[in-house]
Amino acid sequence: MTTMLSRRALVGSMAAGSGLLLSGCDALGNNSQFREVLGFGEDANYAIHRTLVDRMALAKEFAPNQRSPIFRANGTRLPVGDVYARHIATEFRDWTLVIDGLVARPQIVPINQLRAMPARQQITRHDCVEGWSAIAKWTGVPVKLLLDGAGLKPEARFIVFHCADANDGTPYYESFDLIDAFHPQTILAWHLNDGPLPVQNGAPLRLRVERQLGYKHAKYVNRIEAVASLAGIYGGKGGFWEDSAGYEWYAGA
Ligand SMILES: Nc1nc2c(c(=O)[nH]1)N[C@H]1C(S)=C(S)[C@@H](COP(=O)(O)O)O[C@H]1N2
Ligand SMILES: [Mo]
Repeated sequence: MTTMLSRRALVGSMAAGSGLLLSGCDALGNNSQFREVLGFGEDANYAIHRTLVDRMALAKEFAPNQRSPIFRANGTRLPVGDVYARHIATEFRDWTLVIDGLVARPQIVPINQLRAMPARQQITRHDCVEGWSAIAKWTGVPVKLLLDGAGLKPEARFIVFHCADANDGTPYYESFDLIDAFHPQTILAWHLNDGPLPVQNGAPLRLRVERQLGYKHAKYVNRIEAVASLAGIYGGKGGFWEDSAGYEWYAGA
């Protein structure tokens, strides 16, 4: 390791090294090499602890009557192609979520099985960089449960969400470090305002990652991949807009 470590790699290794338990920070902070890399010296425990606490904080949640009258759609409103058209025709009965990459137990999970898992509901505000916001209620399975079920390998640093739509032939995707992937409000949602997720909003499965901006909330998700590096994934910058327009990879609040 060198002091050239990027913030992205650093946060990735913090999450993995600590097992996301704050108590794990002590062990990490006591590692002299890690302390040297950070340049924090004796303050390392405190600095790492504070960063993790900040990153795990919840996004604001709202009351049901604060919801926006409509939740508009942006980006892809209808994925192109026969495969997705067939899924619409069969009401997404045969949709599956692949969980693979650096996991101990790769799996293909049918949508019905996801819907039967413990779900989280949250009323949050979505902020699009194009200048609009809307408040809505989302219901879905915490991504943490899926990753725990598949068992991340120790080399895993990032989680990539692959989508069923493409822009000019380039598939949409997004990625996160383990802190955001395991965040309690990071869910794969199938309900919007208590009804089935509409096609324009990412049916049948879309990500909510409430501490980040709109473009990070991948719609039409059909695969979750655990990787050690983002370098080999499409343009290598960690997401569709990151690759194509230089958007920030970390779009956190
Ligand atoms: N697969 C996919 N996910 C996507 C997009 C997209 O075009 N394709 N657009 C992003 C952008 S810029 C925003 S603001 C939100 C919009 O979500 P909505 O259509 O439910 O409003 O989805 C994000 N996720
Ligand atoms: Mo957006």
